Amino acid sequence: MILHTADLSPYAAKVRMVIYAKGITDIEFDLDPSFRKGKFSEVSPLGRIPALDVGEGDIIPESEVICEYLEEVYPEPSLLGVGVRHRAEVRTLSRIADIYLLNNIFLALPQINRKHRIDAIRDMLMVQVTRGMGALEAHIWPNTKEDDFAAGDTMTIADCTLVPALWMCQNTVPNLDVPNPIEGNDKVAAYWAKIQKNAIAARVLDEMDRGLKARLAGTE
Ligand SMILES: N[C@@H](CCC(=O)N[C@@H](CS)C(=O)NCC(=O)O)C(=O)O
Repeated sequence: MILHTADLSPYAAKVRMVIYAKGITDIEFDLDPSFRKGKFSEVSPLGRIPALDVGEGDIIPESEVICEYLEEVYPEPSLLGVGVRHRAEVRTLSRIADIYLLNNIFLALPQINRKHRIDAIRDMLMVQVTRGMGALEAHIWPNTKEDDFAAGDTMTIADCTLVPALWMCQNTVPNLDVPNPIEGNDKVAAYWAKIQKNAIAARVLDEMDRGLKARLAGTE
């Protein structure tokens, strides 16, 4: 299998974190930057990364779908949670990160350019990010131990979505001249401080830092 990916993409980072957490070693990474040139739709009709080639150009798009596919193909260790209620909570956390944080941040990114910024668009999207962060603060589990994760004491798909999403909150949102939305959300802030020390999370965060450096240097 081949994963079409890029260091900086938070959606691709989520899939890589699942791969690392599961210890999967037989997926090759393709870092071809053609998705940024609008040519990736020749590989995947959605034209977006991540995309998983499961053989001879048979493509699975969408990070959430790829993660569920990997969960079924490589069931151990499970990243879904234990029992139906816990699994629902894990999926809720993952969807908050994906839909209410990442999607709105992505739509706001063109507003980073102050010269072309439309404040009303930036503000509308940031209201949604703030609402999403408030919901995350309510749903994320309390963090009282060193080894706590977003939904208990083992890593789940919630962590794999949240880690890249919170990196985006910290590293891109302030460029819109609004505060980092993590600030003031104490449970999320405590989680974020702790999870960055986890080796699997740190690996993905290093890749995202490397991707940002390359983007800023124009060497991608
Ligand atoms: N909902 C998709 C979002 C994927 C996405 O937007 N990827 C970005 C990179 S982070 C992309 O490929 N953008 C290229 C484009 O929009 O043409 C997922 O979860 O995989």
